[in-house]
Amino acid sequence: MIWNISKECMTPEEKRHLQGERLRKLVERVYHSVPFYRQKMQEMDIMPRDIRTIDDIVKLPFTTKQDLRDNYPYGLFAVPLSEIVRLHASSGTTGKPTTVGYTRYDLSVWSEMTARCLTAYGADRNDIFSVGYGYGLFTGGLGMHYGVEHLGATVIPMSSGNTSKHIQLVHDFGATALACTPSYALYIAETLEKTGIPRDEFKLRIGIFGAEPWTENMRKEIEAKLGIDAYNIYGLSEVMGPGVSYECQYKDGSHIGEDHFYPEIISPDTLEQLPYGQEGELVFTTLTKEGMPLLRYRTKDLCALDPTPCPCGRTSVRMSRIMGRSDDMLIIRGVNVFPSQVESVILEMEEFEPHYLLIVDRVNNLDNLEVQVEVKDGFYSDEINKMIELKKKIAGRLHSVLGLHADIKLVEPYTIERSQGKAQRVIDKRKLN
Ligand code: DLL
Repeated sequence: MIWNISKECMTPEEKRHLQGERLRKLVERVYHSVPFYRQKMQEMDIMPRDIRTIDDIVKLPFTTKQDLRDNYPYGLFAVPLSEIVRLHASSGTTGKPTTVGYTRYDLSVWSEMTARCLTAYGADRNDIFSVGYGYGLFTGGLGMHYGVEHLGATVIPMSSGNTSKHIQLVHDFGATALACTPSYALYIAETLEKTGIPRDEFKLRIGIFGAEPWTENMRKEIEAKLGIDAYNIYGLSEVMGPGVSYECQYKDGSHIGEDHFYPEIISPDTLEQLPYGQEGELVFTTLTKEGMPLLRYRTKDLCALDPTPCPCGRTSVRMSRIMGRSDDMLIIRGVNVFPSQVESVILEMEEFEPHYLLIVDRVNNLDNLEVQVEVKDGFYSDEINKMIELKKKIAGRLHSVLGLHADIKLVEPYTIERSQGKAQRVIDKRKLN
């Protein structure tokens, strides 16, 4: 069992002490080994000795994705390349990729963190995990892989793609756990139904889903379709990869591995730290990382933190679900829209499949939102009136949630492209023009 009681159940005082100590050492380290941070701190007139407790973190500079790009590929590394044993990279949608480098110690922390997650989901060494996250530069596949091995359970390194083969092996090998993106889980469920193999021939019981935003309604849908208990896992390559936070059996927010990652919520506008409970941008400082430590990395992910004790016994701060990224938020006719809001509405209605696409365009100088959604087999009809009624029904619900009119395009099942990794749910044509 990788239930690290000494780190997951610290008292607030113990935690503050440990975090303060680790922050002091971290700042000392980056000041002397990363010219980028030394320069930033000098510009702000801060010396390592100014950082004494964890509260002093607010004195430190932020780091952004742009800083990573500007220092591509190795500029933010704090150790010589001879100490780096693994590189990952994110392609990003624009500009240069960003690199992350791990020392052997960093990899051991990562394995422990993912193993901690799996333990929180109720898994142990008797489980067999099918990992359907992509293996490669993406951190999902290898990150989960080593966590499973660290736990002592069995890993099937499936990667993404080849869904029929995946299902066959999950069946034949008696896999008990599936790790992939929630959108790929849906695709797997759909493909599994088509195989006609009775569900009770599968031994799956746990799902480990993350790498993209998903809603509570999506959780219910996946759990019902696959007959499993679905858990959230969160992470980002810049900070580590999967395993930065994870749900426990209470599924009421994700526990952050605070002995390694110090979380803050800031206002993306003023950059001020916000109190617990308030929603804002999540920021992480990697307290123990050797290869590429980051001070106050701005994730762009929007959520809130809850410090109250959890009945599971872990005392770590929990983060709410990510409702979106500040750069994924659509502004349509002045109204803020997150794809997750649309997802929630669609999944509450029995008439629709959980597959949708948002297309935003500018028509006659006005923003226009089209929502394409698949109608379930039994509800698709040739009778125009029925379809018009259905359109009105969903348009009305969306209007009350978004405060905005959306054009609805009802499409037949299986018309919207399925995802095997992170789903692309938005096409913003305004950006293409
Ligand atoms: O997605 C790492 C990961 C792999 C996490 C597998 C979980 C499972 P990146 O490709 O760097 O790393 O993307 C990180 O994905 O900033 C969030 O916007 C989003 N994200 C990750 N997990 C979740 C989640 C991996 N559980 C970015 N819920 C992050 C919502 C998530 N968004």
